[in-house]
Amino acid sequence: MQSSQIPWWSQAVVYQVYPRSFADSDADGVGDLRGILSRLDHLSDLGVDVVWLSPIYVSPQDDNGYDIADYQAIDPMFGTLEDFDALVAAVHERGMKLVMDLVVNHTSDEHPWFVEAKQPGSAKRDWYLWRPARDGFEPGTPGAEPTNWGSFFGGSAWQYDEASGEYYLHLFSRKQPDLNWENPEVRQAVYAMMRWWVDRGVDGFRMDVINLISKNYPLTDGRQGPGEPYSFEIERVANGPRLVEFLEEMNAEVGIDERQLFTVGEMVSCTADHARAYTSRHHHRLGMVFTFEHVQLDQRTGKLTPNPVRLSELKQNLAHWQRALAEDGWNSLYFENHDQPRSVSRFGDDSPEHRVASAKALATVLHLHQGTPYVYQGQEIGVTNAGFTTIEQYADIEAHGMYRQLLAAGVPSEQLLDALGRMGRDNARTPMPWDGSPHGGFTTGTPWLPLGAGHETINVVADRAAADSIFEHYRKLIALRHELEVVRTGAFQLLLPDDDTLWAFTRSWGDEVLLVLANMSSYLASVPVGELPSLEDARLILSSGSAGTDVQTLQPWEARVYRLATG
Ligand code: TEU
Repeated sequence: MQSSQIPWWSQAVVYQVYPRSFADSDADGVGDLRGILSRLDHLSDLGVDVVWLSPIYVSPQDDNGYDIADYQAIDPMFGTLEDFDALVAAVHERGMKLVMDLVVNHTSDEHPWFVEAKQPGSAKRDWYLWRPARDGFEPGTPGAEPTNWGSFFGGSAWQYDEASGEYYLHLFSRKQPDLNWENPEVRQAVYAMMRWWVDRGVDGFRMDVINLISKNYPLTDGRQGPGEPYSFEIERVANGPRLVEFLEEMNAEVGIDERQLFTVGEMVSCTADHARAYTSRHHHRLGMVFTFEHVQLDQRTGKLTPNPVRLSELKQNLAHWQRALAEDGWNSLYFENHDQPRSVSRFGDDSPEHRVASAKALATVLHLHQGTPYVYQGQEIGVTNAGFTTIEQYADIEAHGMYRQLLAAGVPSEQLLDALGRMGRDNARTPMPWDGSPHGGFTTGTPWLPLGAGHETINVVADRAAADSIFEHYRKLIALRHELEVVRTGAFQLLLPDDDTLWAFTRSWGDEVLLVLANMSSYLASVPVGELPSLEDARLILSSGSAGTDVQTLQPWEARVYRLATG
């Protein structure tokens, strides 16, 4: 690939802001747009190119804004459209782009479209998915749901509406009814809304669960495991037969490729082959997708029954995606977002002794892969999991829904709380710790969610002042990507694929070869000299700074990037 053919966003690093928890300017305990504006220097110092905002639209906040009641207005909790315009201008002034979250698989049940659709016979009835009760069942009674599907947040995916005697589909909460994308009016309304934001200066969209918009019709029962209260056969609702058509239509109608807009489609149940088809350079669909494969390796039997993962599985999964999209398509690279636990706690070692080094090691390996890296707020200073121990500390609808469902199924509460402590979404949603003050400089009011454990010492001021700053390491990684073509487009090759301690790979572009070598353990490791390319005359261009005196020994979580002597 020549760099002239490469779209701007494939050379970019994205920073995700979760507005609720980033910075609060008006002391109501919830982050807001003016708060983000006041912290933009943090992002330009880091050197990121794109800022992605999780939803800031008018919403009853049943799912923290992923339930939208007005797509074209800012929730007063976050500010006003004027604040938004000021933010876009300030982001652009700093040479960065702004990407919005697009949540169009479902709306809020308080969206005027749904309020109207609830009237049987209304013009918008068909904008959502209504179905009668199962044959032979009394509507509204147990088992009468049209299909046996479970919702992502626990319970049935169908809600009975007494007034009309029918059920509507909600793959997420009952306050998030699924839109009927088969209806062309729905699609046109969504595209018009997207154009309105683009005209306002928005540079692209992160598309929430976008591969659920085309479902497999007719909607029928899915496989249900023994003892499972519902079916979770996601293939019935993901990657449906019209998905590509809808993505292409959206691309054309909104002018996505024509206007060089940034797009990333979040996709549950998406393989690398799907991703290649959706992001192929030969079509006009999406820029890249977010896969779930690597973040589901530790939840094979469910999110709240997590299993250990070997390093070899994790790195082989990423390598598989690197290979699959090497010739066509494009990868996104992420370890964290607002739905995932903190990576330093999950894949690193968040003990005081190893937190800093393991955060840097994880950053190094991720940012040296091919694709577009994402930094989730707080990741750049090694924020750890929240450390919550009671169900009352959680605010997340998913945490409460899953907890209720599994408790009812007989799973002991201690086990569920332990699993939530490791996997729960609120781990990533604790307010950003800016400094060591009581509420971390996030708010002068009462924060909507408690700050995470350790914020007195793990915060932006402390990290940036430290000699071994994680922020500084991220800054260098981002600068390296901007500087070196080999980091952006170089071919990827995984070395030592079965090694469960070392993560090693090369990136090659023309004569230039980089070797990335990281000890992903809390113990000393030796460099397996004979199994790696020669380090003779190799130049160390970046390291996590934890090196000892013996180059053949890797310190715990030490990461190095070498430029190899070739030719
Ligand atoms: O997430 C999609 C999604 O499938 C995850 O929330 C998933 O339910 C969870 O991580 C698995 O345990 C998107 C948003 O990122 C999320 O915040 C929303 O709750 C969800 O869609 C609904 O809009």
